[in-house]
Amino acid sequence: MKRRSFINQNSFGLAGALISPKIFEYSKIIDTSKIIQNTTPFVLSTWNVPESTQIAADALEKGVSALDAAVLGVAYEEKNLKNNSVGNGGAPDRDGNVTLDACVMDHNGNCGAVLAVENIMHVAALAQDVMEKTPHVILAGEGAKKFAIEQGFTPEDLLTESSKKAWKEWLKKGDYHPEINVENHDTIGMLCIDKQGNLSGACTTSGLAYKMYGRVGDSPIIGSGLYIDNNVGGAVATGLGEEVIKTVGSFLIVELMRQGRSPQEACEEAINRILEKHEGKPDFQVAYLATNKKGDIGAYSVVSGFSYTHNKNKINQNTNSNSVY
Ligand code: SD4
Repeated sequence: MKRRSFINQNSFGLAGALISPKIFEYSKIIDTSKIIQNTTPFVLSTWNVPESTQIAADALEKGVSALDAAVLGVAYEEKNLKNNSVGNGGAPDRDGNVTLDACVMDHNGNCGAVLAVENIMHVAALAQDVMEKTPHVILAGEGAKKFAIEQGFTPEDLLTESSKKAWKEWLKKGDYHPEINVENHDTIGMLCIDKQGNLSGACTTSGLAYKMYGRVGDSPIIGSGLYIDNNVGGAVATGLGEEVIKTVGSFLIVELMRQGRSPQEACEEAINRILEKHEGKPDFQVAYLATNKKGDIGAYSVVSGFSYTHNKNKINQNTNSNSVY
């Protein structure tokens, strides 16, 4: 079946109505005759994002690859104006620019990332393009935007009236403190296992609200915001990126799982690595979410408030993570 006719026939219901047709261009289907192992698809995402996980799960059910499903799933939140930490409607930096970061990683260890991109909503799809269509892993800023436009992404203003209003309010205080708490972060890190049993992931964010212009966090950094090893498992991060980068959190979790730790033990150890450097209760949030290839889940955060959504066997479930404080 030709890709276009597959897309038309299946049209992914809700997703079709809400995200740019460009995304569909990237959704290749698996030749089902080649599926040797028919694993039950599995979707795991940071935060309470039932629509995103359902879109990814529906795509996986139809035979879409784990990578394409993750990019498609996170695209819903990139378009969702209610999510002020991702894509369109994301909080701007302190100068009023919305700058987005994203990365993807597949089951073969291929990865792509875009950093500090302006005016392009679907940055996870763009990161996938960097991975698949360039000889590079990372494109940043103007170069990433230029590449996006060459690939047919439409540049648009991503600063919504409500984000602008909140930013203007923040300006009145004028004291810059990179605060990250339950209310102001919703970075979407999604891990998917497809019918072939392959694990891939995507991570997308507008980063820290009111950051300095040009600041990049952990989310697009392979090993920090996301890491996948198809033999072991995968991990994603949300929260104060500076702390995640300093401990290369997602890579650390996958390596701990390789050494025999459960996803839960690995997430707890990664949070402890951060806390070892701080006296008492820190004034920031970091949360990790991980799975191994069996589909065991681990989640842990510095302070309470982090939750994750899991979709398996057509059931979406949102669960609160345990935390240190
Ligand atoms: C960052 N980790 O840029 C991101 C922020 C985040 O929801 O998770 N926001 O540091």
